[in-house]
Amino acid sequence: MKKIIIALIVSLIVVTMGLAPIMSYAADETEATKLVPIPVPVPLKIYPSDDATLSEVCKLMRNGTKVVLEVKSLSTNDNRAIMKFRLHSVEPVEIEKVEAEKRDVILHLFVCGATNELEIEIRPFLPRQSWDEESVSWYENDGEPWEYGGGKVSGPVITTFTVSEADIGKWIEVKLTHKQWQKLAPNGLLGGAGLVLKAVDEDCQWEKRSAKFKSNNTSTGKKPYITFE
Ligand SMILES: [Ca+2]
Ligand SMILES: [Ca+2]
Repeated sequence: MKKIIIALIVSLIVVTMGLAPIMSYAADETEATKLVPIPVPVPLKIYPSDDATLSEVCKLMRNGTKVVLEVKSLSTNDNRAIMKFRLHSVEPVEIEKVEAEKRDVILHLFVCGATNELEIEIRPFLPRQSWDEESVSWYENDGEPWEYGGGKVSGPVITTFTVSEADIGKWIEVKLTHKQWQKLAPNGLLGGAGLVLKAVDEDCQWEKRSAKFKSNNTSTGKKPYITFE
């Protein structure tokens, strides 16, 4: 009996010693969490308030509520995609908003179609009129012809990127450095006019070159968005 009691005491000591480091570690962890809370950054992920495809061949067609955006190069049948981000309307991130103006922007696009390799350029889309996705077309906005006609873009090329068939079903990221995307201000990205994605070489004569992206109207969680780094 004595032996059994001694054995029990010994095993109790061994178990307690074994657990001791774990317990104190756990206590330290709790303590550390209490004393130095780890800040959780507010993700600044902004979806386009408006986006649409402008169709050269159907100049009056309003495509802004379709689930797909298309950039295409084909003779008289080019397509351009326009998007607008209302950065200043994002309320829950007041501090990050200010910070965002000093950071690079990453445009995230989900590729849902591609025919032949297409090089795409991003430019500011700065028509004098304001526009919204429900009433915009290649030729006009809300019944008013574009001042320049044809959704024409005159701003500088911000950056270019290439989409090919290998990108179908994947997210692609296009980085606009702080310097580049500031060219869109004050009436561009920040002011809400927007940007346009168009083929570098429009009017392709021999073969269709096209890239399709999910739009802000998709319900699949694959909407385009921008983030900041
Ligand atoms: Ca849209
Ligand atoms: Ca054309």
